[in-house]
Amino acid sequence: MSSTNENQSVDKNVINWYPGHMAKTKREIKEKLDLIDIVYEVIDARMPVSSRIIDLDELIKDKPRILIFTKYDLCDKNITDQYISKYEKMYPVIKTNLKENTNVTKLIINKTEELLKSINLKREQKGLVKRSYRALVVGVPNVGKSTLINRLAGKNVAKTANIAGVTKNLSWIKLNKDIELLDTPGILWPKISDQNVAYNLASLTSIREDILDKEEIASYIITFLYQYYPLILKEKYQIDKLDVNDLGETFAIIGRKKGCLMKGNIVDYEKVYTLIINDLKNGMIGKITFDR
Ligand SMILES: Nc1nc2c(ncn2[C@@H]2O[C@H](COP(=O)(O)OP(=O)(O)OP(=O)(O)O)[C@@H](O)[C@H]2O)c(=O)[nH]1
Ligand SMILES: [Mg+2]
Repeated sequence: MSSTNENQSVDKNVINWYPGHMAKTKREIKEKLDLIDIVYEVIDARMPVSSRIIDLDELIKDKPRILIFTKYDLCDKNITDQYISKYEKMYPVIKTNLKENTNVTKLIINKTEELLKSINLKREQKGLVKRSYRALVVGVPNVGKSTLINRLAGKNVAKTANIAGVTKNLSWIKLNKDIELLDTPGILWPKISDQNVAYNLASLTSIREDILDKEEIASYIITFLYQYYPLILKEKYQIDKLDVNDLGETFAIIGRKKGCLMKGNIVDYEKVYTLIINDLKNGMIGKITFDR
């Protein structure tokens, strides 16, 4: 194992992935809940289970909800669609690739208006003017909440990047005269008791990278690929067999093939781990879904 402090590895029940601002975000969401008409729960299509906030029901009570699956372009549709079919029995679901200009804006706005039209009907009956709807955008870090908001707004109003923890504060964004959005920082929960969930979140960059043990994450990714996507492993890294109990040789092969070497042609393992993590993060590994 590498030199990372063991308290910081994902398989310990230590809460390094739960920094102070997440507790604060939850508190602030609770405070603003009365203002919220609808919740857009943003989910990474590659982790249809692991990227759902475990205590969201408790947080948002019975507010109407739309599930928005981002990064659909990067997922294994065969697997993700099975989850989506289940979720569709409970909530409206919209799946999207936010990198492309699809009709997601229209779908979301139409669905929102359909779910909330009674609000303005009631106001009309009371002789009140129409008011705009207010939507809360929530999800774990790095799922694409701010990208979604930019897509809905039709311009870059929220900062985005492929690392966890970009959005730091709650902020209201006026979409049009009918809808206002509340962007929020990504939240997790204090204890991730299911190890696979923790590793999935870590592998797909929803847990801040600097607190993780890279060797552990790279090992998880390679072992996962070997189990579920052996063809991808072979095509991407020319690995078709590995010893799951000792990945040293596998990392060495990848390091030599990909040129992750130090002086004297010695494999630089840290570079190998980073390469694997970045390949996945940058969508270079292919279409995969981590939950089973
Ligand atoms: N390929 C692909 N990338 C996406 C999609 N949606 C978002 N991304 C990328 O995912 C990364 C994270 O997006 P953000 O919008 O910053 O995520 P966030 O949920 O606001 O993250 P935090 O504010 O850190 O919680 C960015 O690099 C986006 O370009 C998608 O549908 N497909
Ligand atoms: Mg954000």
